[in-house]
Amino acid sequence: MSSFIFPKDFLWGGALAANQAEGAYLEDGKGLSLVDLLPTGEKRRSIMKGNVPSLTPLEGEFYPSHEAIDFYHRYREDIALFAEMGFKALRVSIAWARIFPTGEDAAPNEAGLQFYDDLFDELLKHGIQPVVTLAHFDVPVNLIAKYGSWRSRKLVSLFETYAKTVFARYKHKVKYWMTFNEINMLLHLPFIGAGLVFQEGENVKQIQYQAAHHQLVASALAVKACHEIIPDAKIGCMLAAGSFYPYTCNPEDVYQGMEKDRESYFFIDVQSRGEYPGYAKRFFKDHGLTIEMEPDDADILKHHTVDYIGFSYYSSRTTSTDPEVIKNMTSGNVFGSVANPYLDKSEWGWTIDPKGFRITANQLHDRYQKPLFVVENGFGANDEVSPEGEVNDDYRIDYLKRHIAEMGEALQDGVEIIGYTSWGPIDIVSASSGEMRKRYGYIYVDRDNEGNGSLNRIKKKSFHWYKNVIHSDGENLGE
Ligand code: BGP
Repeated sequence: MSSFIFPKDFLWGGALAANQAEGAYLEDGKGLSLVDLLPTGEKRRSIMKGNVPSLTPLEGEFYPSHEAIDFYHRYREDIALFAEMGFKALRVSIAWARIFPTGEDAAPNEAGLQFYDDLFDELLKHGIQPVVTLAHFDVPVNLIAKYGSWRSRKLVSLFETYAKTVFARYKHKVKYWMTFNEINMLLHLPFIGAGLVFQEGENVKQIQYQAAHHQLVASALAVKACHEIIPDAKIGCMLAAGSFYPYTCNPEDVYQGMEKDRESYFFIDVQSRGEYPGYAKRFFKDHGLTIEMEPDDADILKHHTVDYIGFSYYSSRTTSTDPEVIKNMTSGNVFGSVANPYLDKSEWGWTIDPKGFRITANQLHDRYQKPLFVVENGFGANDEVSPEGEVNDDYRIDYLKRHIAEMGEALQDGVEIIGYTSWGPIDIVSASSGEMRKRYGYIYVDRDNEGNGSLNRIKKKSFHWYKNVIHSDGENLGE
């Protein structure tokens, strides 16, 4: 499959988030982060939506982020394995509460800063570029308790201080940055996306879009600071992408597909084009929403747009206005979708659509005319270790190779893509379900949903496959 050769400087690698990998949730002075309040099990979803029973962990619940896969202590061993696969880049996030444990401390926590210094040094030692997300589902819990998180304007300056601190500290080590992971998550799972907790009877939309405005301004201020402090760095936004298909050619379905795409594009339109689009203003008017803005906000947004568009792609989505059709829904990254009768699904109901990857990349290119960076893509599956200690994850190889082939097609369509960091190159905690058994890795981690296991690492079949892909500059994807 594929004889396309990717550019020599293409950034092949993998992507992680602090809260899903590091563990050590209170070590070396770290404060509590929002994900530390997300247990496994049925309560998780409702908490992610903003029904948060308590801002301290509860007795009797299991919180998978507290230990995760112990990347905090084992990153050297893990990075050596990434280097063996030939990684050119590793996307990680900084835990805000490691640097500012309460989010508003007078001085940063030196032990936290030192951890990331060591992590970045280790990557650079192996010739791996760190690609760093400032906020990957991450707000210090103190800021949620005290200010209501991103509903408050206060977060803008606190985030700016945090961003400036890490830019200054790592300016010689990190040249690729991203502001908010999957910023459109805020509309669907507002607690995980923005630390929003709702009380009975509140106007959820009003709070969400006000919080979105604060994140958008904070993102633009981070872009500004990054350009000033590290002039040779690139800083991007990050969208949970996956275009909507209308279920039929009925114009009502087509229009709804466009509207649903715009719900997500809204964020990137502001971050990349620098202003609120007309359709958003109309939406606010139609829904009686008033967004409080400060006099300089429009200027800040206009002048500090992102350098590249980072995005995750797991699947396309489908939408319909027909009440019968929408009875048949399926789940997916961030939000559900009408089941697409032409496509298969993963065990978790996520649609598998490699061609949709090419479509989405082309649409993002057409809309923004900026380099794209694929910072997440992958296949969550429940792997089994054979009695011989092997993991034969052919299904993952199949998913990835079909997606990489379509990415090659997109490049040949003229879409500029600077890199591909597949999600979870080593098994980590699932963001949506909190499970360990939803695995994405090339490297298996011996740990189960309840936190049992040796944490030992095992190379899967896909490890050797991905190594070959990188080694051949994407030419050799296998049969
Ligand atoms: C995205 C997130 C990641 C990640 C991934 C896979 O939404 O940015 O943090 O986890 O999806 O999702 P999951 O872990 O739920 O399978």
